[in-house]
Amino acid sequence: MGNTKVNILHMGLGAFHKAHQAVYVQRAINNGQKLAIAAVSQRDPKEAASLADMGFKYLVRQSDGVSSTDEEITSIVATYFYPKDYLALAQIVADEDFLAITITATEKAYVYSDDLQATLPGRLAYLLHARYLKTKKGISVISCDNLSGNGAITKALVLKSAGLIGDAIFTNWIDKEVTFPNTMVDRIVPAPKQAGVLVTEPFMQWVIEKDRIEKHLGGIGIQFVDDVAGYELMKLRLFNAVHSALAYTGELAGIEYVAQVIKDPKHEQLVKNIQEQAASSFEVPAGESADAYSAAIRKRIANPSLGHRSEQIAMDGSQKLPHRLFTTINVLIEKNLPTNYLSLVLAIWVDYLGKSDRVNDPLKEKLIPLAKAKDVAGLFSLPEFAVKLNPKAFSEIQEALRNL
Ligand code: CS2
Repeated sequence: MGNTKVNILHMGLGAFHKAHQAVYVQRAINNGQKLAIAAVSQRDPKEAASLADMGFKYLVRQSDGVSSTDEEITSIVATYFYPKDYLALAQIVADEDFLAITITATEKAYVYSDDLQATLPGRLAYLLHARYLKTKKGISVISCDNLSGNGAITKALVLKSAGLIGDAIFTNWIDKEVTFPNTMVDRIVPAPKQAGVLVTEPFMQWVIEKDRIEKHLGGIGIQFVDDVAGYELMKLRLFNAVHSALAYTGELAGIEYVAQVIKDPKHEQLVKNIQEQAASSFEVPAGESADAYSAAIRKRIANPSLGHRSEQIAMDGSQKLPHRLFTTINVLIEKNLPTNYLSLVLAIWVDYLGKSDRVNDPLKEKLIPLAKAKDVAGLFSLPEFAVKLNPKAFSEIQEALRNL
């Protein structure tokens, strides 16, 4: 471990964090900032142990399909497992000089429970309470998950969870002194195939709503902007939505990698149609073009060196698709604009749910029988979805499913 005291806590130690936020923090350190991350695994204690075994050092290999460059990353200086290490983590967050908690915990982590230690928002409330008891200095809590309005969603859930502690002044302190900037993160980081080496693309982007953390993470390529919404919607609707479409198409056709799926001209055309339709659902940020962005996404997905499995992206559809497609369809229906290609993606998902023997989804017990019965209305009316799909879309999905 270096000399710098831990001042950033990351919840969700996985490949994405190691090849994204940890790389930015590394660049800030190389630029003279005194920063050090403690990264927390909440799923598997082995994740925490394996980075420790490698001496908190690993390589990020950026490959564009032709050549590659390696970057050594040492910004993570300690790893923990939650819940086992919660006392040590509380101590870290309570430190006077502590700066920020960053999060990559996937869509399904954003839920509320009466048991404070059972969910991510409850754990955040617990850690913030430890800080509040020690110092009233505010910090930043930065969600980096693919949800639009991720900061606002996190704040609402943390405030609700903090209510369980039963101290209104503490809850008010969170509301006033802890910032929850919305963010957009982007980099394709497939599950690693070799210990200690993460293969990724050269591209990486992090857009954060203006926040006090800029003092420590400014000047290294992170965009600090007034409003992240346009960036979030552009990424979720023009990138993640087509990623999901390609993943289910690949799973149904037995094509292992999405880079291979998009090479088929008929799949590439479907991607273009989805992007064109989705682009009418939001306002592109100033200085960006939906066409240029969409083309760049198609090229990035087709990067042959990534080895990004269809199976990996197909996971957790019930958690991802509301943010990637349901809201887009709802907006387009309101505007009286066509939604057929987006409905087609949902039909492909239903087809996959009914046919695949490797569905990996927290709602699979409910989804699979409805998908097998081709009960579109029943499936899309499940109350568990984070966003309610406009029922006007049901008949179009049903028809697309019939015509597949
Ligand atoms: C992918 C994302 O697995 C998935 O659902 O769509 O992880 C995607 O690779 C990233 O959001 C890219 O920034």
